[in-house]
Amino acid sequence: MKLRKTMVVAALLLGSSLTHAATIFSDNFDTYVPDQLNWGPPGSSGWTVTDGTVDLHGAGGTYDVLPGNGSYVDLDGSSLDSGLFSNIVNLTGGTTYLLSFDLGGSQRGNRGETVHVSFGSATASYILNVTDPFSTYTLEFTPGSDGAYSLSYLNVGGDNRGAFLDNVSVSSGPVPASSVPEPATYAMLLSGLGIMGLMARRSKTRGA
Ligand SMILES: [Ca+2]
Ligand SMILES: [Ca+2]
Ligand SMILES: [Ca+2]
Repeated sequence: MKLRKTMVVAALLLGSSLTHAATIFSDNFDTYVPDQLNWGPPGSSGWTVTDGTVDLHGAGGTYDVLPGNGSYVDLDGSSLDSGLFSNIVNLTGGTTYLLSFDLGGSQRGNRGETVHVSFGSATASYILNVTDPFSTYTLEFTPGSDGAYSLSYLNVGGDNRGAFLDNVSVSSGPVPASSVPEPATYAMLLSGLGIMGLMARRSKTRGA
């Protein structure tokens, strides 16, 4: 009876670990105080800005142009030279990861923005109209080996009005349906556990 319960729990655990995504990194920028022109992110955040600048705007600040989103990043700072905004995550080889993030238009002037995004060796470019609200985008990457991989954002051009970035996260999975074990696999696992239980019982009998 106890063994059967253990087997059911094991099967449930196996199922949930394969089908549920796990978040390994996330930042909604809400812990940072807005109105920071040419923002220098704290070292603990992992974010770095190179080859230019970004700004931090948002709730409570002078330039809360996309209200209701706490703080968020203006990918073109205040130095007429948009910076490369990047972070680093440790990934496991052979696992598929999903980079998720929100991008919105600059809400200023009359020009659209282009943002180049990279995640490991995956890259994509996004074109945003001036008045576009925040929308969620995703980029998938499967590293070939364990290691530290970068994710980065670069707004094209430098006129101090950039696209806005918020809610960056990296999660493992979701696992494609084809790699979720078939019922037959569960049956094999259960019979394997059953054999183990039988062996344990046998050795106990032998011991006695
Ligand atoms: Ca935010
Ligand atoms: Ca700016
Ligand atoms: Ca611009």
